[in-house]
Amino acid sequence: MLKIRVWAICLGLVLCGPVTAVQAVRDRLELDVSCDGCKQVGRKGANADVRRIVHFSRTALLSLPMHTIDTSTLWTTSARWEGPRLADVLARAGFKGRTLRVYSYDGSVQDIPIAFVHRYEPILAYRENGVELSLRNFGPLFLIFPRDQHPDVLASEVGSRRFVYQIKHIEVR
Ligand SMILES: Nc1nc2c(c(=O)[nH]1)N[C@H]1C(S)=C(S)[C@@H](COP(=O)(O)O)O[C@H]1N2
Ligand SMILES: [Mo]
Repeated sequence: MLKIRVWAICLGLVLCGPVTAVQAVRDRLELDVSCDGCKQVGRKGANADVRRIVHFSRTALLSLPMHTIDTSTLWTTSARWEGPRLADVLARAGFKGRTLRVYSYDGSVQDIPIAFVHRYEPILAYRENGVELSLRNFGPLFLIFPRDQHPDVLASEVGSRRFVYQIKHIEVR
């Protein structure tokens, strides 16, 4: 009887474990973009509907134009990364500022000048070689720059710092 129960539990883990894990990661493909003391473009005036946080759902992220960057990173050999341009996400949020403060699920906080984003056009990658990024594999969003195309800047210490992974929230300042 005990044996049967143990087998039933094992079977349950095999059948349900991966599904639950995949579901948890799917539910995390989302992003908050907020604004700290910055201006929201095109929303001036007394009746301006100033939103301080814009939430991007999974559907919203997947419906932005998808871009591809083929590059290695500090952690991986050459791969194809796919996702929306960070600049497009910022434009959609409508916040204007000078610096981004990027918060990750691992508690890391990195500041990136917006001029750097416009210069190197990174994407918020949600896929590597066609596979959606899991939290374990740098997901749900990994800021990818064209490192192989500009190794002088992007493979340096300062550049490497800006490859922020496990992103959950971006604050415009
Ligand atoms: N989410 C997250 N992204 C991150 C970091 C981090 O700690 N957490 N470290 C940054 C820094 S400082 C560098 S140099 C590179 C490599 O960091 P790591 O290998 O120590 O994580 O990733 C960058 N991206
Ligand atoms: Mo670093």
